[in-house]
Amino acid sequence: MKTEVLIIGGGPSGLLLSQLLNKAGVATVVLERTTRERVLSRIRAGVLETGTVSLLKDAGIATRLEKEGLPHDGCYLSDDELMVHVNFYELTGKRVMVYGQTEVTTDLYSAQDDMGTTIIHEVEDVAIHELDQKTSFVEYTLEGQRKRIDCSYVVGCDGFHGVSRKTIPEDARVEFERVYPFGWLGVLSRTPPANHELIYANSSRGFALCSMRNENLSRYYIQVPMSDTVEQWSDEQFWTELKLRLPSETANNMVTGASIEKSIAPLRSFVSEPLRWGNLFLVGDAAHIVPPTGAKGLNLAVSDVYYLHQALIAAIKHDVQTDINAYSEKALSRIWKAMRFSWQMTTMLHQFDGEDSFAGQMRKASLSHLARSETARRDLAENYIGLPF
Ligand code: RFL
Ligand code: PHB
Repeated sequence: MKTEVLIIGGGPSGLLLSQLLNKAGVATVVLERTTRERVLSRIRAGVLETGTVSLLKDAGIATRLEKEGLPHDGCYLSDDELMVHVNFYELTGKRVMVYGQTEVTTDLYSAQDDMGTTIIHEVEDVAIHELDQKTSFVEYTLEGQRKRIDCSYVVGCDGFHGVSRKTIPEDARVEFERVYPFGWLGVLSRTPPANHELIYANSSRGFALCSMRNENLSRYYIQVPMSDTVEQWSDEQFWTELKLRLPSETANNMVTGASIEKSIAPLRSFVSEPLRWGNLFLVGDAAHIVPPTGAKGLNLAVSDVYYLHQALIAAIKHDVQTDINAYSEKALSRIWKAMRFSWQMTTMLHQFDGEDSFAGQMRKASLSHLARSETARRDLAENYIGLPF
């Protein structure tokens, strides 16, 4: 088999890139390790930046998003009883959209079906070859048989644990990493959200987040030690701990119910440079991870796709190499800024094991500064709604 662009990974990055390339008449094949059902069962991000929404519209997959997505003008940050409102719309003229990653991926799969693109599921042992030649090839195993696809470009959209990044020789890449000493315990429940906008809460008991998917589906998180397991947290224990971390008015009015999903995610900041090695390009979690505190993971993957789809179209359709040569540098410049914002939000809102008493005072001072300074709120808003592509 032969194609122009071979995409490894059928998550949001891989599918969106495939969608945009096929729309422009560039042929792709997507190789995905698991089933479609499994990809769609992962509950992850919930907030889309303005630029992400625009690109999804350009890709022709925003009909349901425009109908069912919840536009949010702002969010709250709390510190025990203090509630600080950051009004994105007043401060920047822009809003974010609350619409789950699962829904984005569902819409992408259905658009890909309509276009009749090739997505091969349950592939094993993907191996990438001859990245320094004019034509590269990718091998994989499907139902016990080894297969081969020749291509001009390979794009690694296979997430943090994928094979693409590791194909780049160790001495040709530099990794930057910070692993945080805690995780997020997340619960999804069929209950009305605790608040009309998201609440990011700092408290003497640690971080909590109140988010949502729709008017009767809520998503909550609390900071927990990475040594905790999901089994250790009954629903009742979760609700009790969550309420203790929220301002009392919110906690008292909150509707709780049975959890329909419960999981613990680790928090890490990670960047691997460069994003290009010969004919291979890295996109999304394959190249970088942010802690979810700034809601940047999925949005960063989308901005990588934005830069790369234009660059690949220029190279393939018009034989112009300038943009693919600039991809790594251009994408990394935006990635590092989102890294900084996610790290700053994480530091401002989480308790670190063994920290000194000074650290807690710094968090309190940051939040009280936000409460009184419009400049500080504008800076947060500008980053939260998303830096321009
Ligand atoms: P994904 O979504 O990880 O998709 C990668 C796809 O590649 C497949 N794959 C392979 N396919 C073929 N061969 C291989 N060798 C392969 N190895 C892997 C995988 O099966 C998968 O389908 O990466 P992508 O597309 O770059 O998208 C990035 C986003 O998913 C990610 O940034 C966010 O979900 C991050 N993230 C969150 N971001 C937020 O903004 N808010 C959140 O609340 C939030 N929660 C999360 C998260 C990421 C998590 N991870 C990675 C474990 C919670 C979790 C648990
Ligand atoms: C979510 O709704 O899952 C969510 C929202 C905002 C974040 C992280 C996760 O910063």
